[in-house]
Amino acid sequence: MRFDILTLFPEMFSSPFQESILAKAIEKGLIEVRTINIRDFALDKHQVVDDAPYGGGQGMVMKVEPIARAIEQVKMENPSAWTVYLTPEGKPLNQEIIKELSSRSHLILLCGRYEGVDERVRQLFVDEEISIGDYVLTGGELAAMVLIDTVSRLVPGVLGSDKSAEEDSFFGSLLEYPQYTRPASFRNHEVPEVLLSGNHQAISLWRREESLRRTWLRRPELLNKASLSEEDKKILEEIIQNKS
Ligand code: 4HQ
Repeated sequence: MRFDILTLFPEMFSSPFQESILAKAIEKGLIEVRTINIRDFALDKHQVVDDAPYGGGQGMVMKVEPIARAIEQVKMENPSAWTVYLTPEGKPLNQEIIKELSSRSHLILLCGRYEGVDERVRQLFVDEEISIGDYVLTGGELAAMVLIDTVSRLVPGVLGSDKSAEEDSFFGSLLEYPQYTRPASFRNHEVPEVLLSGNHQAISLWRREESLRRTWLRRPELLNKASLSEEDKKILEEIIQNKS
């Protein structure tokens, strides 16, 4: 899978993909991440990429021509590349959207700065607008990194086993159960006994119950779209009655 990042600050992307899982995925050729400096596509001699907004007001707006030329260059190599603009006005990113994006072979990620891009960029060149949350970043770069990270881990072979990604396919529906590792006792706080029992059926049941409990306590709205078995529903009723 290929990512082309259009940005005014390509250096921001030098470290995040040089560590751990994503670095290995790049090494293996499973994903390819390129940055394109929008400024290189400005036509004037001072390489101006922004201008004051028509109608007045504060801040600057990113000009349409350099962005248009940058996107057109990528599209020349691959007309089917899919262009995403990161913006708080976009669809809220969630695991379902991430899954859909991971089925594409080539994403162009447009990172805005200042007050954002000229509206005609969105009309003419953007296929999809995505928000990583209801807060304001200084630019779309961190949002693009979140998108690349979350999409890449769904690309076959990127996660060690394939299993880790499948296990949190629960995600979007239920929160994860608590995890423990050695030591079994730390400052009088013990690991739950069932996890040391070797009884795999009991462990699975305990984990399912803890997932349901956490979801009910912290993110009850997730239970609406979760697919719950009859046993899940019984466990949940008990949790709700005991309110813990
Ligand atoms: N910005 N999700 C403003 C975001 C953002 C978000 C990116 C700041 C676009 C113009 N992007 N620029 N939240 O806050 O994606």
